[in-house]
Amino acid sequence: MSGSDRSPLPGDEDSDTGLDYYDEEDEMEALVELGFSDSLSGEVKPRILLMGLRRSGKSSIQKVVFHKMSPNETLFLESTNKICREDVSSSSFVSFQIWDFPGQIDFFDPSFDYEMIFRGTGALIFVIDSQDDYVEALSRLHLTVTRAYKVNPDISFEVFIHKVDGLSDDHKIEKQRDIHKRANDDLADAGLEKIHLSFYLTSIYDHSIFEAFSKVVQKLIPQLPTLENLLNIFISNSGIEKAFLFDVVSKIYIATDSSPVDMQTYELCCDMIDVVIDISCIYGEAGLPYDKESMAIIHLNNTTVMYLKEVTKFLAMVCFLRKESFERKGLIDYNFHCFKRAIQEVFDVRLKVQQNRKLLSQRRWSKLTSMSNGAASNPH
Ligand SMILES: Nc1nc2c(ncn2[C@@H]2O[C@H](COP(=O)(O)OP(=O)(O)O)[C@@H](O)[C@H]2O)c(=O)[nH]1
Ligand SMILES: [Mg+2]
Repeated sequence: MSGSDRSPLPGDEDSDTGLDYYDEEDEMEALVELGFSDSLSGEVKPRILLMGLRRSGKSSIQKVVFHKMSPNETLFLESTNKICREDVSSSSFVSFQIWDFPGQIDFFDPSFDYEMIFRGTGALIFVIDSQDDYVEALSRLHLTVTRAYKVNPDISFEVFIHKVDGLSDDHKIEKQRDIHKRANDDLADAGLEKIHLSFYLTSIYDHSIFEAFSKVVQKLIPQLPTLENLLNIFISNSGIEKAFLFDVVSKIYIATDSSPVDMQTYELCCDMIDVVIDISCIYGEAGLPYDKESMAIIHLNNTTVMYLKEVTKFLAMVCFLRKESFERKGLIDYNFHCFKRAIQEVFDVRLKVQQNRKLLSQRRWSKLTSMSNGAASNPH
């Protein structure tokens, strides 16, 4: 879409970030994408909606996670006036759209076609400002979730209890318990216990927002069990303790082996990716800071080794292993080579499935439009 055929947008502050806006053309595109089947669109490019009251932190989350904005800069973000849509297609696995909503969306406004929006939605993130009074936010959450569930019961509902940086640990747990209880009580009162809400404590000032987003995105990856399985096989045959598959740009981990994740390990991985990209940008040859040759080894002072290697153009594997195990680097590299090939196969299958689906929905769409054209020209 060129800039000229877009209607003028008041406060168009995001026009330079590649963000796109919801308009009629998008709606048309979305309908084609929908192909009149919810499951199809859910598979092809799931939508993640960011909703919540004004100033709860939705735009900040999007900017920090996907645009590398530093948290302090979000203080100067202007408020969002319309739905901002952004495509995140950094890898075939992490391919989705994020829709950032202005706080004051009115479900009773007839021009807001929420049915169309919810139909193609994979996850709805509702952001609650934990530093503010959250009574209004909770009633808004209830309204949003019940509306969305009616249209599409397959949406995963994610509640970000946000801005927890200002709270003590005890306070955080207490807030989470209270919000959890009240939100579920409201649903139970409406006879909707079957709606499942997941809760996360988040802040843009630490890694919690990246971790929460990782979990949201993972639920939208149908191949997740396959990826986990491949990682399990890889680590058990290579003497590795923990391995993550990272989307390098967003630092979202799209999969890990089945052992539990602790926050510190995740933070170390994020720091390692930052170091590799920064060094490469500053001292590397001109061109892309991340390519086929990208790899790094860091020896920590507790006999642990961190090993990063390129998997695809956008994905990196980050592993933790003991110093002794790293002596068999040849074996690790060979196993990694096999792992990479297996990942490529998963990608290829997914690509084929997606192409077939697209073709199918395009055929249905053209059939339907030709039928409706025929009906218009022949009223009998
Ligand atoms: N302390 C704190 N402030 C935050 C956090 N996230 C966002 N904010 C601030 O909240 C304010 C509103 O953010 P904004 O993204 O515009 O909210 P939106 O209206 O929901 O899009 C901004 O001043 C942000 O700096 C957070 O995790 N912690
Ligand atoms: Mg906003």
